[in-house]
Amino acid sequence: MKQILTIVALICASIAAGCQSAPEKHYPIQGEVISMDAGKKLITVKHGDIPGLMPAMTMTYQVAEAKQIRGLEPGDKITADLVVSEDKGRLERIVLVGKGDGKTSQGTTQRVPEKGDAVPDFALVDQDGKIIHFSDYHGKVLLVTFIYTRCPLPDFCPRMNDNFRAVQKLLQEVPHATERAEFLSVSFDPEHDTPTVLKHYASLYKKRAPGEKQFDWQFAVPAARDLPELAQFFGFVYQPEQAQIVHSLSTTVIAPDGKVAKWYSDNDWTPADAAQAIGLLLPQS
Ligand SMILES: [Cu+2]
Repeated sequence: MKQILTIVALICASIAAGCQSAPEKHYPIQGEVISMDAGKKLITVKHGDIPGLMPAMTMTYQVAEAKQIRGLEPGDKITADLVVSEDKGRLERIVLVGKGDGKTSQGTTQRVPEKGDAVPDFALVDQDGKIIHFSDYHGKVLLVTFIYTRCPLPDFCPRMNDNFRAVQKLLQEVPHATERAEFLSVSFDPEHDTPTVLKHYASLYKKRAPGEKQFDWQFAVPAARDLPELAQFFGFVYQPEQAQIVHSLSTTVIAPDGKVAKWYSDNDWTPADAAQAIGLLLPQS
């Protein structure tokens, strides 16, 4: 009986969610294939501005079926529909419009942060226009992720911000968390994300429920010239020809000694994972 009730509750919840969700929006894009991963049903595309949605960007998109990207090669020119729903972005109707020469800028080789790597002392400017350094966080546990405020894809940057909020909620009652755990969201769009822009953006995500404890959560941006080195340390692919980084996701737990404790490459880490990793690095008494 309990099981039936649960199933009914789930169906009701999904119907309700269906009714409330905003309709999907379709945006035509033109771009160049950078790489594909048929197994994971992913394609990385360098595309131009998408009016009304996002600036020129190189990023990895999900497709519904591997056959949509079969036969494509790096360098191929394509058109496609970027479909943005309430919680996801994906590519549909991918059409090959020009065969490439098989060569394309793959960017510099990706390194990924490994446990124990010392984080270089990169400088950033925070939402108040103040210069901060990674070394300022020594002695604290730092959760750092990368975002850009113009990101319109709900399962990318907005999800990272929502996850940060959720981690903070999970750490509310953990001893020493509020004074020893800090949060940092770094923009990789120095051209657009000035301190003023970051301050407004931060205010959207930092709203607290009454009685909720406050965590130190900075939004900051590196100087454009420092972005390639910073981004590559944290596992992003940088394309020097376009002076662009490939928009992937990178979230790192940095221990009080300034070394990488845990790295999450994607958007499928849960707030519970990160809260647990942070908790292990906090003083135990
Ligand atoms: Cu994003």
